[in-house]
Amino acid sequence: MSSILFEVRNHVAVITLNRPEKLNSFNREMALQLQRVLDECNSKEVRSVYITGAAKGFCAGQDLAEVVADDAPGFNQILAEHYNPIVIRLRNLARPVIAAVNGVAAGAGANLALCCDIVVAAESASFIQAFSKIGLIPDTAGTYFLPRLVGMQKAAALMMLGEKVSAAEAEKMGMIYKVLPDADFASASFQLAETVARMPTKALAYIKHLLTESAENTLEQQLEMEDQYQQKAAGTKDYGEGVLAFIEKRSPSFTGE
Ligand code: LHQ
Repeated sequence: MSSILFEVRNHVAVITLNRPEKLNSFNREMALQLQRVLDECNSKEVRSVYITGAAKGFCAGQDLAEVVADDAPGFNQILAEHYNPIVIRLRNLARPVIAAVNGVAAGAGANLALCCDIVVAAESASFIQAFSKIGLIPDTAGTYFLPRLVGMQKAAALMMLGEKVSAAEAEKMGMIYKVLPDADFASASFQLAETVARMPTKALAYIKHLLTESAENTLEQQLEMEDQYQQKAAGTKDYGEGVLAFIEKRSPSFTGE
């Protein structure tokens, strides 16, 4: 059985982390496969990406059995070849990426979710910056995204204490977008991915890029970028359709062009 399941459904690329007996923790094979399928998400057919975990967990981070094995990859190799290329692919992908956190997300698994554009979690899901509990530091861009999401105080405490945070607490502190009921989590979270897949894909990609850049830009630089990207958005077919549909008092039919 493949450690990553991949299919495109209704223009949504569905990626399932699939090592359920190890809470979908990452080994080298799974990390490299995830990179391969993220590359496939650049296709025109794909208009949103949906990442979830098989069975009860989302992802328990690094498979710790792999790091203590005789032929264990070195730490530098794990970051440089496994996690960092995944983060870069997720951030550079010109598509909205939805993380549907169906269960526990720990270590690199938690930070993988936080790299995504919209994070929803089942009410029974939880987030753990588990690294400090084994004497490590948070990687997979956790030290970049978490303080930007929840502020320095919360980030420091969560990372130093390694405490479990419920989905409800994560929503309250702004770590994630929304908690959804357990009962129909898979269908409700997938509907969200379908909704964004029907939106003007290029405008959404520009929004993602602008938000990424805003982390480092001055106000003046950001205003300049908004000017530039608003012109790009106005040049898309979807903008034409959006305005026409409004004038004609009908629902727009966006194509992603
Ligand atoms: C696991 C794992 C796991 C293997 C559950 N590995 N089997 C980067 C640089 C280089 C090296 C190191 O790592 C990194 C990045 C990182 O991600 S470091 C952080 C690594 N992750 C963790 O420290 C989390 C470890 N897991 C846990 O603390 C718990 O499993 C959590 C809190 C996630 C879930 O607890 P439970 O719901 O009670 O489940 P469980 O512990 O019973 O796990 C179920 C099974 O999954 C169990 O196997 P078993 O054969 O006993 O049923 C676990 O051994 C296995 N599993 N996480 N990371």
